[in-house]
Amino acid sequence: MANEELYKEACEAIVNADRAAAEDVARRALAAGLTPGDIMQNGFVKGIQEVGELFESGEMFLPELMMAADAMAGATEITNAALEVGEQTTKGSVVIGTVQGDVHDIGKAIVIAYLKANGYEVTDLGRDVPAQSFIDKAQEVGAQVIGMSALLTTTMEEQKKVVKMVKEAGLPYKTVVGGAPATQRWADQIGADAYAEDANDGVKKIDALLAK
Ligand code: B12
Repeated sequence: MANEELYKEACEAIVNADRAAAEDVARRALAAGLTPGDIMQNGFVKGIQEVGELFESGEMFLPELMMAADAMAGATEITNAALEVGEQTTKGSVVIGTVQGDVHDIGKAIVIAYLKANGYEVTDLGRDVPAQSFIDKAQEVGAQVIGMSALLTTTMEEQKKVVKMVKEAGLPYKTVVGGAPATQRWADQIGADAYAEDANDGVKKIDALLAK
């Protein structure tokens, strides 16, 4: 089957909120030789973006949105499991979480899988994480980087809070922000060390920060 058809099927499985179909197309895409990143970016992510637009325009409601998210989670589990295990020596330690008040964690799961596949040790704080917990955990595990995901315009303020706490206490952690409402401009405004637009970019930005 042509790649384009698999992308289309993957997108449709999410829009139709069909977890079984999403898992099935994820497996078939990998078996056909597509990389996990390829089918995720060109298929599933397109689907969940379309779902977001349908929700925003009032053509889709919360229960369907939740089912689409569940289908996305199923696909993500399969593609993440197929990512190759990273280098044996660790490149660094990253503490990551979705900020307080926010339960969106699909993107974060992808970022974690990419970081691990690229040789990072990752501590996942989960979602709805209070600002202080990012700092406490980074101190506990001796992390170099704190990564924060926020998907709501209201919760992105929490990213600002964590960056401020790190700076005011003079802590050595590099801070990286991501999630749909975050931008490079936002990162500059709050004084974060980096903004990443997707998981791949996240790895590149963290590589660059630690190379400095
Ligand atoms: C799925 C989804 C949900 C699911 C989440 C399930 C889950 N377990 O995550 C559910 C149904 C629970 C949900 C709930 C809500 N949602 Co919602 N949701 C979405 C949706 C459709 C997709 C998000 C997603 O998974 N995207 C796919 C992933 C792969 O992309 P991503 O998260 O952006 O992550 C990538 C990059 O951003 C980056 N990245 C992300 N984080 C980080 C962090 C670091 C460190 C790095 C390096 C990179 C990085 O890398 C990732 C991988 O490439 C978005 C629409 C959208 N446009 O985003 C709305 C959206 C975010 N939701 C929205 C809303 C309003 C809500 C609710 C308030 C709805 C309600 N009335 O209750 C609640 C809020 C709950 C809460 N308190 O958090 C709005 C937000 C509007 C706003 N401006 O604030 C959106 C934009 C929809 C819309 N267009 O209206 N939602």
